[in-house]
Amino acid sequence: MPQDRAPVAEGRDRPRPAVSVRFAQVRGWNAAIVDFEPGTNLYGTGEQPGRLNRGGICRDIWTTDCFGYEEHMPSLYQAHPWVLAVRKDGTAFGVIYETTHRATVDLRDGIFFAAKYTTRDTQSPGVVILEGCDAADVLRQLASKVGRMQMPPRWALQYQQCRWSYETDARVRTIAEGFRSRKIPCGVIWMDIDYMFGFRCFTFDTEKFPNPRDLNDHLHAIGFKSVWMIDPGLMTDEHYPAYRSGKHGDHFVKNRWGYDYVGKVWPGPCSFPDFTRKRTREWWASLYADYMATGIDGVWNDMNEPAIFDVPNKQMPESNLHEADENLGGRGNHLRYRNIYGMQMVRASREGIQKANPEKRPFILTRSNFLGGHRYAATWTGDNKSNWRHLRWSIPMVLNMGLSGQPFVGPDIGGFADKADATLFARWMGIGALLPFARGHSVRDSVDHEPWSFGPKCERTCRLALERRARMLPFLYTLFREAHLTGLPIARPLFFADKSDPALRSVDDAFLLGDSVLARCNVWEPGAGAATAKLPAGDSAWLAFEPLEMGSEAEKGSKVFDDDLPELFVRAGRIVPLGPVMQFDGERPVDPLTLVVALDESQSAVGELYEDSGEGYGFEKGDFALTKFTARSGPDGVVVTAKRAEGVFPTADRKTEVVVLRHGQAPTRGRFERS
Ligand code: NBV
Repeated sequence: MPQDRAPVAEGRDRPRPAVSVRFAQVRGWNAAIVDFEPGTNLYGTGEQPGRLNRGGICRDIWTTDCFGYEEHMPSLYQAHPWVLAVRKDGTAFGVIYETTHRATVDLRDGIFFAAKYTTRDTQSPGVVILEGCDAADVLRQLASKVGRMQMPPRWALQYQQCRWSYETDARVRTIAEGFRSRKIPCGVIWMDIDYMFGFRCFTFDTEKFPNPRDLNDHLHAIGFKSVWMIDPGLMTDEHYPAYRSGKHGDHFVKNRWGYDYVGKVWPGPCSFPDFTRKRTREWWASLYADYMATGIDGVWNDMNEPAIFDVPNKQMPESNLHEADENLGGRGNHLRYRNIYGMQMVRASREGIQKANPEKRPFILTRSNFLGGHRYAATWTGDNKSNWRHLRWSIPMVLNMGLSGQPFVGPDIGGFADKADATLFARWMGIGALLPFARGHSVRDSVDHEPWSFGPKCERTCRLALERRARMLPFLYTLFREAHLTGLPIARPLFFADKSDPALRSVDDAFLLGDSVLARCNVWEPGAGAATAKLPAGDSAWLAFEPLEMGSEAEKGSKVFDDDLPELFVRAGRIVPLGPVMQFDGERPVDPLTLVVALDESQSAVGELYEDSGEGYGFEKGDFALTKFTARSGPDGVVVTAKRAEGVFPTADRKTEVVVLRHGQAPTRGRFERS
């Protein structure tokens, strides 16, 4: 039965959509076919393995636990019914398929969406087209439609170390000390599932982690934050308080006959909170009060597709029932609500963490999510593998998540499943240290995957990679603020820098950070190739730079170039702010501040720096500093002037040094003036 529903085209004063949408029923599924001009490149679609250009894929939109995923597997952990289309001329449009139901996105011959509904529920999902003058414009519109990332605490931008699991309190301390004694920057350590008592969420194993408060205090004292895991499944055990209160309040997902659904996960039989309603989210949020009081800084929500053991596709039946609030759509089956289960879980977790620590900004990492879920949590690209293919995918996967509205994302550095080797690990650390979410993680029973686990050469590369990140933190934090305000990704594909060059549309071994830094990466195994990505608008538009060789910091030791690290470039006409190398954020003040200036043809450059206390909400009331920099070259050399553009956060008493880059020449010094 074809449906006669016009797509909603949004964006005032935008070019008229040369896009049309047809609705149909195909093999019992509701379908929407989007017609547009040939030669258009397709991106977005959320979390999918494979290359940057998503044209030619056919994938399920259905949150799925997918350990060690490969391209032939139909879907991954997240659901993003969203495609970003960039036309030959650089104008772009986005397509939101307005459904939470199980769906398919087929980009083999245009854009085809189809959603599975039960016979009683045949309403065809709507389609929203967002027209824009370019991809960035469309992403800004997407953010104003589905929401923006909240400002994360600054500590969450640091390199973070994880493992399934650092099994005991003593092991966690040893790992943390290992970073400090080797002088490898790291600011966060993660507790995977084994810290719990019999895998019961919100409990601690009293033998392995006898005093979590004391452990957190110790970690804080040596400059680490801690993130601990919470899963959705609660063990069906009357003696377990979280389960008992959930049962008492009738908070669990029901089977088709109206009884609590029970599925097996880590602890054995479990019940699953029905996060689709407010009262259950409030109950779940309340569980965080005592838990966070142990000094936990951040929370990791895993397994929230939700994943269930020993059943087909690790999924609960589609016929299970959710008592969703009316504003979400009311009572409905799992077919309808599965895709947003993880998002509603992190929504509830965020509420609880926020309530437990109202002065702090929550940090949550989620495995499952839905379009718009970046409002609640950061994410990672799931259980990847320690091999070169997965290393290569980690760049386009992060980029496409950014093109789907989620800016705070990164891969498990080094690969989760299987074993890395020294070169793979070093290359991965080099790249991962530049991506928005930078965390090393590895599976139980694999070889150790810490930066020092693969010998001295790899350890040195890792140290340099993480010192780079530490120096770039002020720059990255400025980009996070931009993402928070506008919805623009932090890591962007190269075509953002030149929409007229078709060759840039598929580059996925290089990426931009904001619009001023470019990272060109070697993602090929030794002997197979080298970093070759073409630079947007030609080589003269970009100046090579090594953050570790900029300014007085560089004089502290020889930071010889390491060809396992990505090459970095600054765009001509831009100024990039760097801080000193610190072992962790806040180790000491950002002093000196180093401004790296890449002059353009008119011998000028501009840049900006966002600063605040890194925590809390003072920034919402003006307690931040947005400083704009302008560089000009004159008879006395290059002078950078700084102007406070917004905010009242104090930044004055520090040294600011200026480093000027010129093609083919060693960096020189410039002067700094405050206007
Ligand atoms: O909690 C253990 C793991 C975790 O380390 C990983 O990052 C998650 O993606 N978790 C999945 C459950 C087991 C996976 C086989």
